[in-house]
Amino acid sequence: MIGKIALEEHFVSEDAKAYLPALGVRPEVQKRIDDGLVDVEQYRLPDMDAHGVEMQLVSLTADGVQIEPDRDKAAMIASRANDELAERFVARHPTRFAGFAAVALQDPKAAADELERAVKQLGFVGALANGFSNIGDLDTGEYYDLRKFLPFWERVADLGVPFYLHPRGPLDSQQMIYDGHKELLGPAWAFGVETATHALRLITSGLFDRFPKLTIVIGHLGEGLIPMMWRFQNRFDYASFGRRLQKPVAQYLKDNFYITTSGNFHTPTLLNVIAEIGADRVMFAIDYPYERTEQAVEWFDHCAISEEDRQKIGRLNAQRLFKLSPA
Ligand code: GRE
Ligand code: ZN
Repeated sequence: MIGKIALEEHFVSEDAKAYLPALGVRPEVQKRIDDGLVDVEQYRLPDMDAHGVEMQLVSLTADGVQIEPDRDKAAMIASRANDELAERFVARHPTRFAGFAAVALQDPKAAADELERAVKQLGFVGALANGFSNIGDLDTGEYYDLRKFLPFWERVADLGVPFYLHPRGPLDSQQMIYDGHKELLGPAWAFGVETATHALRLITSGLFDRFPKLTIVIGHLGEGLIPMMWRFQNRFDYASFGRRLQKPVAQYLKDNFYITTSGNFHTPTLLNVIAEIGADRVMFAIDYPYERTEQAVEWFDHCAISEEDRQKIGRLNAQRLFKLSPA
């Protein structure tokens, strides 16, 4: 289909090159990723043109500002990354790119202020964080269900913009389950475990009872959450611990979450996600440059869903959610 809008597409700012995780991929793949993260006009736009991608919603790649333990440095790198994204992508090609703000949640109030600046002054359409933020040192992190983050969430809700919860890997000191199995770290597996659990922490903290209009976006066809929802609810109902929520857990996924196809181009999983949360809450994403646009598009353009759902997932849902004007 033409006119696709892709939701989880990355760049790296000058400062954030220091925060790229080692991927252990083949050299030719690493080169494609390194070039793709920096470039706009040479590879990215022609690649979009060749595959019917009208717009990318662009974000600072992992680990980004999240891994910087110094809160003031993290805040500075976030605002510089946002300025760079605004200048190099959005200002030069306003019909092709929109920005997600990098937010240094090491300081929730400063992150809220930066998000507001990015939305109101730079025209950005939401926030994206690469998982938990380090606090103070490389061995300490905080997830965003903690009470100290409520002022940030309040601002997100007031601004009415979505928050993309993107993966990162676990702290070096908390990887026992991966000992001797580097192949399970990173995007292959550990990213999804981190992100799915983080999303559940947000739900069971009662965040969405407090802010019912808050919208979270997660990628990779739901990070493995969707097939486990029935079991989670069943055992959650038996448990003597945990806060009582106003709704079943899966209902928050339907009311407060959108799920994208980034890096998970598999039709049975897509059909499962559509069956559980509905085609109105699924959106197309590639995960450029980590994934190949060609592969994502060959799959998406021909996968066995209705043409109506393809239009919704490929374009219309994103257009509505992010208030993108039709080109
Ligand atoms: C991704 O978004 O898929 C990704 C990163 C960082 C490293 C590897 C990776 O953001 O796949
Ligand atoms: Zn990604």
